[in-house]
Amino acid sequence: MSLSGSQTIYGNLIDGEWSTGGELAEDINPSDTRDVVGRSARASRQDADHAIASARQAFAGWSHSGPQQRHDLLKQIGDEILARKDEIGRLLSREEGKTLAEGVGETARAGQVFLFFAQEVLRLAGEKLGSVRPAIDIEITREPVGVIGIITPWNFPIALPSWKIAAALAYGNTVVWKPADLVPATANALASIIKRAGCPKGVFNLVNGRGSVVGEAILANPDVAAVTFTGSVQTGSRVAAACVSSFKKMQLEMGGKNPLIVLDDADLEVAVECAANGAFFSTGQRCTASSRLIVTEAIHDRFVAALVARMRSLSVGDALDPASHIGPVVDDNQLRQNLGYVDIGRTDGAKLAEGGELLDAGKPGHYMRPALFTEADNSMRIAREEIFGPVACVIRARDYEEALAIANDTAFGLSAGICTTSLKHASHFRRNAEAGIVMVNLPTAGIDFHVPFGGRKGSSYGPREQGRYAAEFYTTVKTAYVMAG
Ligand code: UN1
Repeated sequence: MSLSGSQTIYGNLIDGEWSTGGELAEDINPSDTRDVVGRSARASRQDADHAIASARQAFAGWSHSGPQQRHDLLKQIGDEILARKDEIGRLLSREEGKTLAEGVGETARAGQVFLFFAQEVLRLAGEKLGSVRPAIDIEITREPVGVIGIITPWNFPIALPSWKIAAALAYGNTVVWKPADLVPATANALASIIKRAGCPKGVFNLVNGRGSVVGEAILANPDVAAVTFTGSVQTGSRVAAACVSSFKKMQLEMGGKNPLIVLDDADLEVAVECAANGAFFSTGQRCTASSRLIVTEAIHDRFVAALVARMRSLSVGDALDPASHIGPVVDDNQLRQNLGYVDIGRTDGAKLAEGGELLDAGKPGHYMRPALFTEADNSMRIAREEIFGPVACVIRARDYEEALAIANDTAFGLSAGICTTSLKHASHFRRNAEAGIVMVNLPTAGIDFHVPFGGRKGSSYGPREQGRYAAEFYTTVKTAYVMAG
């Protein structure tokens, strides 16, 4: 590990040019806070408006580019990401704190997303219908929307931006991307690849900086036609209000409080693996994380004992150490928030069965032991609010019906899982879980890149992301009537 990366400045890519002016923010490795990964140049409001103007100007050309050009660009980006997945994955893990396996895996997923949308470019089709009036043909086609503002979180620094950027470019839109402040090195790596692949100037812009400056500029600028956002519910509702007042199209992916039901007839080993993976891997920093483990009576004690044993076998440590199963928390704010929820859980009467304390990993980093509460009630704050850390609670249920009612009793609706060997209960759950994603005998987190992703209730707003369904957000429909002859 180099302790001298602090010389690197991650700039902004605006109108095809890199610039490194402005206030510099330190990019710190959460596994070892002595390690400064680099510095990012925070853009000003003027920089953001310049990027939007450039994207607006580039739209005319890009929206009329042919499928071959778009395919070739996306294919080249995907190929380079995949070829460099180990190197980029390592950088991602160093700056974000997910384990090396998770960082490399996420990078590979980003490459696959670009290759998927490279193919989708070639498949965009319309419809031709007859009119109810004679001698008129109707053609229904999808056209690009315009400049897309892309605002992304720190927890998936490359896969998540990729599934927005690749889709935007595939369908002929131009992009202004504001990544999270905590992950500028990964953003820089992705933007460099996009530029090197020959993306025309202005078609893709990277603007680092604060939400209150760059985010606000994107929301306020009338030349931004649509905004896709992933982040907190609180920021999401600000984004929504701004988009409504200026009639921007929007797509919001926000929090989760995802239930994993474990029924008496579950395979115990499968259930424990689903719970450990869903609740604690990626340090619990996934909107798809399982944070409510809803367990029926006869398996409850065996499940808790086996899960606690599994938690004790997990090694929490430096993200770059191949022996680590779980990396650090992303930063000190998030760590304090997680520990705050551990206190809240205790105060509200849940029993802390395992973990939940700071961990000394022998170096200055944001380490905590994953926490498991038992005897929790679904009305407690730890069962209602998204924590976004390695903190889960077990809630007892009498039977499947009560478990389902508890699972659906939440303001969120992203992912919902069940562990059971009963076809009847699995099928009933698939139909009745109030969530965008249902997992049967699988962790609530960990999704494929080629199928729709999104939720219900407070988790999501607007059309789905990913797969063919992405066209709904990134295109607008035109109905053309043509008089024949
Ligand atoms: C996953 O579970 O594989 O921010 C992806 C998040 C989600 C992505 C989850 N938007 O955690």
